[in-house]
Amino acid sequence: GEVKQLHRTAYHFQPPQHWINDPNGPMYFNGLYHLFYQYNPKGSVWGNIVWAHSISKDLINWEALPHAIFPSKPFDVNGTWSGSVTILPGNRPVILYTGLDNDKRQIQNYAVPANVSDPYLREWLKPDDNPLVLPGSDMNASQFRDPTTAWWHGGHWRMLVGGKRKHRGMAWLYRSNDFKHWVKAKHALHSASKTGMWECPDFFPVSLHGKNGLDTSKVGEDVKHVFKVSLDETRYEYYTVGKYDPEGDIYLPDNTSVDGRDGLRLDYGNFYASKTFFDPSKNRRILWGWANESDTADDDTAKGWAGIQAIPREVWLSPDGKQVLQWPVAELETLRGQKVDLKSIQNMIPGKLVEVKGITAAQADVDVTFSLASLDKAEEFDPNWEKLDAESVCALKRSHVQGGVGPFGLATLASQNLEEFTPVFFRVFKTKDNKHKVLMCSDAKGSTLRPFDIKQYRPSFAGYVDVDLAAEKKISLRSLIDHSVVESFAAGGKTCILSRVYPTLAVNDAAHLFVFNNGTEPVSVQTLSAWSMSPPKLMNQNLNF
Ligand code: DQQ
Repeated sequence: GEVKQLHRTAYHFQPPQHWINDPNGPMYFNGLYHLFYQYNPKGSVWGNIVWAHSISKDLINWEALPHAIFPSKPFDVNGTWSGSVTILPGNRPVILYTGLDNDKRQIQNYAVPANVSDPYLREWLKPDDNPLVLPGSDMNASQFRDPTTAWWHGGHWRMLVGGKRKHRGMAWLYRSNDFKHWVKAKHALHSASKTGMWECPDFFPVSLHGKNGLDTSKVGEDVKHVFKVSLDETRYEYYTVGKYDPEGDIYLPDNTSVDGRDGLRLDYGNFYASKTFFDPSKNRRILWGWANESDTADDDTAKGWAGIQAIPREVWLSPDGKQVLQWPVAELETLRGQKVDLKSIQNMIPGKLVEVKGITAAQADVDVTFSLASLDKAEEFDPNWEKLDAESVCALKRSHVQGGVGPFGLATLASQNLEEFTPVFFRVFKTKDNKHKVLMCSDAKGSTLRPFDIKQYRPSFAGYVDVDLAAEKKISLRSLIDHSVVESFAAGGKTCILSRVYPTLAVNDAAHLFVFNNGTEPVSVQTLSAWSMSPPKLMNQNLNF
């Protein structure tokens, strides 16, 4: 019914019904993109997990295919969990995935296309010589999963499997010369104390020069590597940038990035179990991530679905080499329809709101650049906040709290009189040593009039943006707004935040979009373009659901 569908997304990837989680085995193969994902064919909570399968020519319009992998063999009868694709020489794709066997041990299996000349690779076989890898007797067999795409160097394939030893997160390393016989390396590729189970590790090279993506096996002087994990205990991801030596299989994070809770995040919001792949057709690396619901399981049962995939993002190394940058794939722009431009709004004073009219504000893409004359009025950064994460600082300094430089930004999914809205905004602080800290927030606290239920999740998501605003005097923000998701990219993709929200008034045509300033320093909108977004074409949606 209509009410049920109120918060369904229009252009984010989601099947017609039921639960989804991690993106699995994304790849480009013979002209098509394949996305597999963890899916419950029987309901809108996690369980009965299969690998659902969809294909696309452009990462935007999708055709659903029959489930590729589902429990059927002794080596996966209790689960077909996350994994990756590697394309072997001779253009032969292989899936590595985690099966839960008869004893519920987590083991690593492989699957191959039943017919590699089927352009859609509809059917996948799980040969009887599975599993490929069993947990060692000294390893925790219920914490051993999510094999990565393998890479090739010096006569051996390597892959990682996530795990944990005591409370240490582990990226176990395995080697093979034939992709069949895998041997655990003496040393894990990487591990970190007090981080708990490492789910969905991802390890990939990035070029030191420019945006081009690299094949997963690329090594050399002109590349760095990115190592990402999903922390089961905190449900967030972090990554490090570092140097990988393929001879010794040693990965050393740079001293500008750290492991653990202070680590860099691909996204400071609701984004998990992410995975990249190399797209040789456009020489880019693409990142997919899962955005869980933040309402309750009862809400999900009532709506009949749960979970979306974030918009696929191109990912590359920032010119300073310290972090990655991310940007929605260019193909998303094919969905842009009606466009409005706000030309230069000068000097918005505190409390100023300007509505962006003429687009479908519940289903939009908006790109804005703010400029400021000076940072002199920036608020002091309380030294005690050094101990807090960005999210806690945002929770203390929400958008209604007037500041010096900022808060300024977008009020998305807003009801006409702002009873509900999800602000995405910046606030600039001055630290004791006269530096500036730029905080980006995506605050779900006031996003809905629904009474707060302890099982819901309405965080004031936030991250810092590594920009020299004193020199640049401007900052950009792009937000992809899609009914129950606001996915935002600051400063060209330096800091990204995805929020899930469930407005009651700000729905469909009753949703509004505003720009605002609530700081004493006047802020100008240099440029603002916003587009109504059309829904993509989805085929065969009911084939196997
Ligand atoms: N989801 C999968 C696991 C993975 C977790 C199970 C991460 O393989 O560790 O659905 O969300």
